[in-house]
Amino acid sequence: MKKELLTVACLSPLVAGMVSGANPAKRNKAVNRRTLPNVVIIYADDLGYGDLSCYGAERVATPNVDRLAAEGVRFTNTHAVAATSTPSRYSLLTGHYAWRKAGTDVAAGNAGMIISPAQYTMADMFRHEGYATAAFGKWHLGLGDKGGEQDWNAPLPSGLSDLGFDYHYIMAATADRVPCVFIENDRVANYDPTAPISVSYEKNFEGEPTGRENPELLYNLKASHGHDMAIVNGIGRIGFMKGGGKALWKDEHIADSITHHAVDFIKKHSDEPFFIYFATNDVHVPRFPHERFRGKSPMGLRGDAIMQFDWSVGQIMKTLEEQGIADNTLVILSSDNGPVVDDGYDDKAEELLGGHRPAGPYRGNKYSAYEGGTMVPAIVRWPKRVSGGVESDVLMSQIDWMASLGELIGACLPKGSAPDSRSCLSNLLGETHNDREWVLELAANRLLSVRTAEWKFIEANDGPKMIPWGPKIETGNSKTPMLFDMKEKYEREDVAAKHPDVVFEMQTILRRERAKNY
Ligand code: NG6
Ligand code: CA
Repeated sequence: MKKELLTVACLSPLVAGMVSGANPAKRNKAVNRRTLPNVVIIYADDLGYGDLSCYGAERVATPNVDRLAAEGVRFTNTHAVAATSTPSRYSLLTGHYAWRKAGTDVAAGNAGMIISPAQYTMADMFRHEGYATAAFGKWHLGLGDKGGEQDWNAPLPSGLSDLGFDYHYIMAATADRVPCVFIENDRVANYDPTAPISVSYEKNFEGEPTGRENPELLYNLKASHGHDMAIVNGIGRIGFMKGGGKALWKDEHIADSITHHAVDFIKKHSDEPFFIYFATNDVHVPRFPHERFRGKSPMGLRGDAIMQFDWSVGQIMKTLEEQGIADNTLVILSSDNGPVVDDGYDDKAEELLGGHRPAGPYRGNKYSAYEGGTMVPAIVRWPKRVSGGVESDVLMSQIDWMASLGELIGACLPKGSAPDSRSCLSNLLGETHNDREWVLELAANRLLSVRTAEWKFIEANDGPKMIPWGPKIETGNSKTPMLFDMKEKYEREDVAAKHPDVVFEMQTILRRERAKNY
């Protein structure tokens, strides 16, 4: 796919003494192979700030993640761009705020590509610097050129290979959305010609049972709200689907499957720089971890899914070590949005919390404009350059990771690409502590909030106080703008009336950002 390279903005590499020459275009690829770090982004789904033992969780053990934190930098004030998946991922991979673009809300499994092939993505950036690039796991950013019209029985006419990924093994959307099959390099993996695949988000296919009409077939998990359309593996989903046969995933094998594919990729590419976007299905619903994790936490399936996530992290790290490349691999671990307890399946997550606080000390969860919506764990490990055991409360947003990683590898970005991303590389490496002037947070209802080191501002909105469709989560909606002093982590007292000057300042930030037209 053609990407127009207009004027090129070259970011100077900050890998001091590690890259040859100032001009990345002329850099000797052979030198790169030995010196540039591999970059692995481990992106959990719906994992909350309080869900890891290194962030204070006591009812679940995450030794592999804890080790990453002990050997790297553990951030305590990092925000996903949005409180749901699609806009967060869109922003992370493009450096462009999702709220600037229509059609970036939680995507259906048959959505067309949300990132346009003409956009310059994080994967393009790595590929152009000589990296092998790959994506694994949850995609949720649309596939194919037209929404709703994909032919899942043939190669998709456009997909991740048009967005800079050399290889991909992904789920089209979420585990609770059809199609319930993996896509490997634009084709359904393990395609079963005896069971052609049809997908619709509008109507069911004749003769196919649904969760609503045939609840007796939900032998693995029952829904608590929604999730009553297609039934796959004894679990109700969003959307209708027919066929799939042997290609249909078994939820209990998803973590194994994507982890093994990532491990294979690392082994095949250990002698050249690679970029991996490893986006786990854990701990999104339906939570249905492998039997070997069942009952390992006292919190039921949600806790067990956290332990399965930790296992995946351990497998990636073990492979890097076995290949002798762990020291020069920059691993970033984070989550796409805050946590949710009951997100539509009767998995007893609520009943078994036992005092566990998925969002840690923060108010609100996934979907919410309160901090719990976007406040996420973030850990960076890169032994060759980053000192271990560092804790940083620098204010950071994932929107800046594209420019930061670009600076790291001395990438040239086409003019106009990643327009909202600003490099904060030295913060990311734990070397400096320069709070971002402000961070924008996007809630599920498209409400924007502004966070500074000191304040949190939530714009006015007349929507309901609670998420209306099932999860017991406060939205942060208020008919008047709200301001909170972030010395107190939990947004308890609205002090907007006491600080009209600060409110005005925050509104000005939003007005100016919204006026930008790119
Ligand atoms: C909601 C789903 C929820 C989850 C969410 C997206 C229902 C009732 N709820 O619509 O289960 O899939 O969308 O989550 O269908 S996200 O993390 O991918 O944004
Ligand atoms: Ca998510």
